[in-house]
Amino acid sequence: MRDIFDAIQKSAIRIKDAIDVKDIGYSQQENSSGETQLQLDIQCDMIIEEEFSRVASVHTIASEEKADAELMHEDGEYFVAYDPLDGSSLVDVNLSVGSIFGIYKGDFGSAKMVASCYVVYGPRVEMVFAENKTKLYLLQSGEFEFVKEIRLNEKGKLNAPGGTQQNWAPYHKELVDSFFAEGYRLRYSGGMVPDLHQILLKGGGIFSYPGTSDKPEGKLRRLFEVFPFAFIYEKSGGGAIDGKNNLMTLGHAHVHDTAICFFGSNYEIARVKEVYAKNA
Ligand code: P6P
Repeated sequence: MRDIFDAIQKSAIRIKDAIDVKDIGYSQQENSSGETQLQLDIQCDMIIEEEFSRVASVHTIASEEKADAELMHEDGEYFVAYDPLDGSSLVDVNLSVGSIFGIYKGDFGSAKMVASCYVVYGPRVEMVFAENKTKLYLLQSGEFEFVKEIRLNEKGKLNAPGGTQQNWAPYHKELVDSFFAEGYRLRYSGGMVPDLHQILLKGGGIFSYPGTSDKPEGKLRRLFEVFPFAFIYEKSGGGAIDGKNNLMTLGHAHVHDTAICFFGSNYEIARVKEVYAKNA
């Protein structure tokens, strides 16, 4: 695992440089989710693939920017799914973006996840890595320095409601509005990594990306977005559900499968369960 952690650190430093200098024009290509790829998306995907190609313990990789999983080393034991630059379109308005990594042992799948990691490229570059505990690191002078362990409060103050509101189910809108009626503050940038990082570091709250009329199965991808953050939120003392079930009990049929997802402190997750049990 140390060699994977080191490869992620090397990737993060190279990606930060690419963000600072790389032309962020659009390519002529689309990814498997039908999203037009930025040159930067492709560049960051290549950086991570190159770093993992040097790690013998990595058997297979899967990426948001690749149609299918790719074999790295026959004798490797880890399967790594990653989103190389989540929210990349936010770079051209100078908002924070991130890389997300799900580390699985023996095969991909929620039951096989052994560690999870994300990197936030913002005013500072920070990394969160979870195995048994959730640990925060800060990039300083070319090294990621350990800062602290992260724990969520039982109840928070932040509400990050994703998805197009006109396409929400009425009961989902009532749920979101009920948190605001309790005084929760809106914190949503459209970047999954900074939005979930903020809730983690500011003590808690709720992030939601529901099923909508245009995306009934949600938008966020199970292997390299949903499971990694579900793992981290659970290891931080919070919860992660699809409205009814723990996200870490869900299977997947394809590398790019999505899921309806809620990540948050225990009080907020319980409220989601209550509403979805009655309506969904
Ligand atoms: P919406 C970015 O495109 C992304 O994949 C996540 O980073 C983010 O949480 C979500 O989509 C935002 O989607 O539909 O709310 O704009």
